[in-house]
Amino acid sequence: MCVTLTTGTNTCVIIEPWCPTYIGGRCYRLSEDRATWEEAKLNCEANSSTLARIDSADLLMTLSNGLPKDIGVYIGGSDRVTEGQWVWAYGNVPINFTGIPHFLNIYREHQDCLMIKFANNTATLQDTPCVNDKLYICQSSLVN
Ligand SMILES: [Ca+2]
Repeated sequence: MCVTLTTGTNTCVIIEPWCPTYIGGRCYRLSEDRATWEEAKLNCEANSSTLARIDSADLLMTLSNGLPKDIGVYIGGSDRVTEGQWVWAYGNVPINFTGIPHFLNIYREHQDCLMIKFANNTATLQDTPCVNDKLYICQSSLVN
């Protein structure tokens, strides 16, 4: 069921149940279900949204306040096509990790999807296997 929320002059087209966080002209939603990265992407798209692009430290920090601690949450980045070349899930845009806390570990070949992990009061972007069932964050654009 589609519903619409309005804050000021911005309108967010959302799908119930949606607990929107309005940041930088977008709405973000933490999933209630767990899914593989590919399933998560499809689930977001089935709800008029996309797997989230978290491309600044500020956005990472703000969103992390609403995340469960110590577990990874999928977002829309991967290096599935070419190992070590991280791109956002839409438009094949290279990910610029500069200034964004991140940790891409040594098991590179087996960890091709991006997650947020919030632990020890710090949020980082980390690589993780794509096949594990995890919570995920969808985003949708605000419509004026
Ligand atoms: Ca990798």
